[in-house]
Amino acid sequence: MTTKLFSPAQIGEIAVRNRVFMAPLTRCRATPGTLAPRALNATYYAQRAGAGLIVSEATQIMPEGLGYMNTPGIYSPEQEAGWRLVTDAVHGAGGRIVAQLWHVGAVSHPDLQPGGALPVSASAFNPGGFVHTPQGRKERVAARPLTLDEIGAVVAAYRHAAQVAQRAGFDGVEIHGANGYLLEQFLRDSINKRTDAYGGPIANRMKLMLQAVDAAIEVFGRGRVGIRLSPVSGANTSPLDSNPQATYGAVVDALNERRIAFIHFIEGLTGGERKLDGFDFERARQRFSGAYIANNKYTREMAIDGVAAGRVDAVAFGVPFISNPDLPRRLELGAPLNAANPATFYGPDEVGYTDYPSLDTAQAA
Ligand code: 8OZ
Repeated sequence: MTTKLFSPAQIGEIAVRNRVFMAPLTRCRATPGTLAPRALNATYYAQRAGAGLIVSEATQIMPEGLGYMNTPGIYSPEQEAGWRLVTDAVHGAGGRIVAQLWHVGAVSHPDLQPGGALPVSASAFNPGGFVHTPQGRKERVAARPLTLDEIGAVVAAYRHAAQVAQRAGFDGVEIHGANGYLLEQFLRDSINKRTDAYGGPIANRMKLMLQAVDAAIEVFGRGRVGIRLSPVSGANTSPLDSNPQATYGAVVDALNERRIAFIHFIEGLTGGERKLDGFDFERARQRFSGAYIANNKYTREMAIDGVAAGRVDAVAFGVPFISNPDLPRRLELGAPLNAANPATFYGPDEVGYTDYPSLDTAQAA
């Protein structure tokens, strides 16, 4: 009997070879200055092409979307050429890859912004905490609310980024709607205090997120567009919505109407506890007709059982994919996993990036 986790699936229009997916992982190793992916990044992704689907690390749609040093962009010709190295390498190894489109909003700092300007958000929100900038470790500041014209420019930037992703050879895009970044800063009533068409009722607060999705659909078609959501995660010190069930439930219904390919749910706290209170993930699975990709602290057994029982269509693994380039094969064989070294998660070079052994290289060594 074949285990369903390791069997092919159709995610919208994307045919994948198994249901062990690679979660988006920020690694801060783009080319300094141009923020273009390079040969090193292509090697890293190609090593992991055994995933059914790779979701790229978050990649900013415009310069204002940057919140961390040396994360890649997806708006310039150099970045497009760099991503082409990545998609060719992944496709050459038989894999599939979508680009995760990102705007950090307030989770930034003037030192990382064009002209040293304030970061932007739905409202004058300060996420707090510290950020590493070229000028050292700095305290975050309050963001500036986007004007209506600027919101239009952000939507245009999502559309443009999707076009760049398509020209660069991606199989589709995942809109980053999670972890307290711009789209969630608009969605959550704890952050969005606007009184215009983008604030107040849920329909207004989810408008920017849906416009980003619609822009991606215009470029790729609904069958190649997905979104990542984190209904109950306080990542990036984002205060939770006062009613995640109502707010994210409305988002799921709106996404279902659009017939997009997948929703990628962070079940519980990002990279932390699977504390699911506040949002009914099983109900979301039932209300959404596209693929349900689950993420967060899944073990091999949980993934096998979840897919076999039909609770989820695929499971995305994050940290285990950092240290195990051949994770799907290891899971299928029940082989031991390499431990990951958090000291090298965020750069700067090949150490802790492309030097984790696969089973073959470990045996050859
Ligand atoms: C870790 C470090 C920096 C960014 C996210 C894109 O949380 C991120 C991220 C994660 O979604």
